[in-house]
Amino acid sequence: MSELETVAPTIAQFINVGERTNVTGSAKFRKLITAGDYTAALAVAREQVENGAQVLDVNMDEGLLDSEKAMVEFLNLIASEPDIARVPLMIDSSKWSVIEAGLKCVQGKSIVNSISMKEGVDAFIAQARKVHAYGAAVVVMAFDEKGQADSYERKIEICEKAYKILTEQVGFPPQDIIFDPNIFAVATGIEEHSGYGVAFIEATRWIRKNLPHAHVSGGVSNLSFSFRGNEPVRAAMHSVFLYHAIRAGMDMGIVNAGALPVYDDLDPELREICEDVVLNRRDDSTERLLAIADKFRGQGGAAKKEADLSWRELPVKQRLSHSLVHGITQYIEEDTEAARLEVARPLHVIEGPLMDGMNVVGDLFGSGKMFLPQVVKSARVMKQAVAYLMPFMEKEKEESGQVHQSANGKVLLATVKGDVHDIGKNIVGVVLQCNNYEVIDLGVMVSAAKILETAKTEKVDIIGLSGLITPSLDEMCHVAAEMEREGFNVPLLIGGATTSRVHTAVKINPNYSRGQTIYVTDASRAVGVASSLLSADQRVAYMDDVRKEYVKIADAHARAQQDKLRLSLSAARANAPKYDWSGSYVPPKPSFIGEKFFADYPLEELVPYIDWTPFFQTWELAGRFPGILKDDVVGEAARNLYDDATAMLKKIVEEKWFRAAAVIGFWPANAVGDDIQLYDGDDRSEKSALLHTLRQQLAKREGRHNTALSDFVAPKESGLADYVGGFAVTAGIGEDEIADRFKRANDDYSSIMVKALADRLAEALAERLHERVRKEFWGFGAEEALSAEDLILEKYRGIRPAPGYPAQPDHTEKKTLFDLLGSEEKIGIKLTESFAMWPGASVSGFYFSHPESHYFGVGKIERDQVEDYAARKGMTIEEIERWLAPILNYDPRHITQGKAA
Ligand code: B12
Repeated sequence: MSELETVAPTIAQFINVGERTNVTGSAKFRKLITAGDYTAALAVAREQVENGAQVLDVNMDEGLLDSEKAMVEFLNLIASEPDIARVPLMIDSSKWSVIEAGLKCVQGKSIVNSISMKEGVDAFIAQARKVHAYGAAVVVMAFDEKGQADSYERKIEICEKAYKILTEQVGFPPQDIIFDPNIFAVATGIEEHSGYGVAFIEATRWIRKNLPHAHVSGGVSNLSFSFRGNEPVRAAMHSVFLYHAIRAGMDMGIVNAGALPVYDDLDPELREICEDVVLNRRDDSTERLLAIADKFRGQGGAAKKEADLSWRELPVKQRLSHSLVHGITQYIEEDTEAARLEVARPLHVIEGPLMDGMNVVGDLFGSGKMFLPQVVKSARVMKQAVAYLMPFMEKEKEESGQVHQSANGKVLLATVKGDVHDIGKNIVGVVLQCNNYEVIDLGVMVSAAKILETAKTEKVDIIGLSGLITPSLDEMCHVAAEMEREGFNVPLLIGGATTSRVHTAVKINPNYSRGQTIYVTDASRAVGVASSLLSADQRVAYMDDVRKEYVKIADAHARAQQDKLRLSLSAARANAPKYDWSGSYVPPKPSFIGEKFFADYPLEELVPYIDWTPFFQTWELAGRFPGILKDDVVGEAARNLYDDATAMLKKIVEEKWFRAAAVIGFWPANAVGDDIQLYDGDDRSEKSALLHTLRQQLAKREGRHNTALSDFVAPKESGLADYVGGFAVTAGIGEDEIADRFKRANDDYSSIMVKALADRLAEALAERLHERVRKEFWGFGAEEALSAEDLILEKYRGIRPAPGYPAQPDHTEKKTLFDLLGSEEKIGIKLTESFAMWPGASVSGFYFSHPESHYFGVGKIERDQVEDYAARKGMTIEEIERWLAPILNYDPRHITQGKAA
């Protein structure tokens, strides 16, 4: 948790805990768990993550449940879903046995919720020791034998005592302590309650100042309990409370972020009265809030803003600041020129009004009042202003021979060899530039040698690596080892969709002991990390904290591995799902065998198939589409972004900015064990290719099976004629040229936008073709009539798993697929050495038609399966271990060492 403490918390860094996976707090979740519907319960967890939860609180404390078993089953399910497993889990229970059962099965850092001195100091110490042994962080309630702390004095007294015990007697790392000093209801009509808000806020301030590195959390909804039924007033109270509590140091909490209005947007009257209540500023504040509360019932609580051009009358400095904050490029050259005429040197415009304006943007972003798309738009304004000044500066340089260096530091960014994705990296680059870092972006597919050579010649302060697919993780380990070998000591930042803190701590960090490797979750955090690393005061302490934390994570990971034995491969096979292959089910026959190409797929046909939710995620706006457009917090930013996106999409389609192409194929197939044999013709005499699938080895509950994709295909011995399909699609032919054109025009916003839209179109093409396959080309879904939303919810028969996705984590299977489809020769999609596809906006996968076929996660596998799989694929165990490194349930290094010993 060390990332938290280096920066003064702001809303952007505030960690939001999702609490819908708590049976005591959510009736819906309780019903699902008691009914044993874990698939739907998992969907609740996924929705939380999609809606922006950064930690998931899981609680199974329900009298009718075997809570331990439920906790283990649910956490294991989460572990096999990479989308969900990437957020830390908060194991919440009043029973230690449940917490311990949970701790045994989580990977990476978790948080125990909670312990306290309610039953005395000895019990507290005993529990803390156990939590510490698992390497978890802990929530400590301000609660002792006398009861829950309500006053400022009691809160700080208990927290201080707990802190001393934890750090001095138990040896608990202070950065892993999260205090919950109790948020109680205010405005209840009872006088003693009026000070509860201030008591929490001031206790928070005291804790952050006096108990180094500890965090502060709380459940915010308690505060407004007396206004139940009036959501706008409750939300306004929460917004005001958080505004002050976060500034005092609260850096974590259970908040319904989707329903939180921005402090500045609140109706001024409501804001002031809520502030009186929360800060206990007037004796009559509760009455005043009651008096106006009804006026806001059913409204958003926000004041209306009119757009006008009166800002054009302001002095030039403020006009520049306005343009930057609002992302307006229209007047930027005119205003930059006006500013230039007012100062002695063109550089002074940058260092003066432009940087001042960007600092305003940085502050607003940091405090949660601006969102990523708006910041990227501001960067576009800044870049265009700088570009305008460039010729003047060049001229001055020629005349005077001066060179100027004013950046906060130099950061080299690269997507590693074999990987083609750069949206995330580009966003990080823009955000760093906005904060006055000089960024050297080497692009995609960059070899370790090139990264290190450039780092040396450019004397960079930080190297940042990005990657989207799992093979890139291995390449990152390689870059780190090369940095060690070549004597580097600059910090190494790691980011991108498949990277994680655990992988960084366990696999990358040990390769680079001369410098420090640091995992960074997203662009917003990159600036805080970079500034801590380059700050003379903070650098040493920060790196020390990260180093200690990574040692703990690595230890916890090693311990967790020992506890998680899976089924043997033969036991897993014995528990495979048994479908009826006796002949009553007849596998459907596709309308053709072989491949079919679509060289130029009409883009307009794809637009209705776009799933917009991931598009907003790309821009760090959490929430489901279309609800996100009406969201109280991010709604306005989301609407503006959506308007820009649909306007660009219209042009992409009308002006054919890039080309979409696809190939699909169907082949006779039968399962042979966990493999799928494909044949050349329907007489099945000539074998053409062998597909390999992996089987789940997690121990399952009674009635649940250990699935492999081959289970969905009729086994050879059944004598049934079954088929498997495959596809490769791209919507990105020409995308890079257009994105580069925008970049050269200093328009990163449009450059990122065009790539994000190409990705959406690629997914839409995969979705559209799958529909046509079901209805037309394979035909088993001819009667299907589903809306676009139902398609996104996958309410159809059959699946299209992609190599790399949880049901088939082996990217190397793409080679067989591509050979079968002729993707490279026919439609120009190439595979890199890490099996990424080029162009980036591409998707490939297999089609299965069986009515019971479904998506699942293979999860972690044991060495027996790796040996078997290597033999089936004709590869060495080491090769397979390298490609499947993220899903191994053991550490191959230990096995090799064990053998050697
Ligand atoms: C959208 C998406 C796509 C898009 C492309 C995404 C893109 N251009 O980046 C499309 C539809 C094309 C796609 C295709 C594929 N995808 Co995909 N995709 C996703 C998805 C849903 C979101 C990724 C995304 O765009 N996030 C938004 C961006 C902005 O985030 P980001 O890249 O992570 O970057 C942020 C941070 O990570 C950080 N960061 C990033 N880099 C750096 C660097 C530094 C130095 C720092 C400090 C920070 C930092 O800051 C960024 C901004 O906040 C993820 C699932 C998920 N929820 O992550 C799967 C996912 C990444 N895809 C996956 C896979 C497997 C694939 C395919 C291989 C599937 C296939 N067989 O077709 C292909 C590969 C495409 C190819 N060309 O090779 C897997 C990867 C896991 C794995 N086993 O390898 C994932 C995790 C899905 C899953 N659950 O399994 N995908």
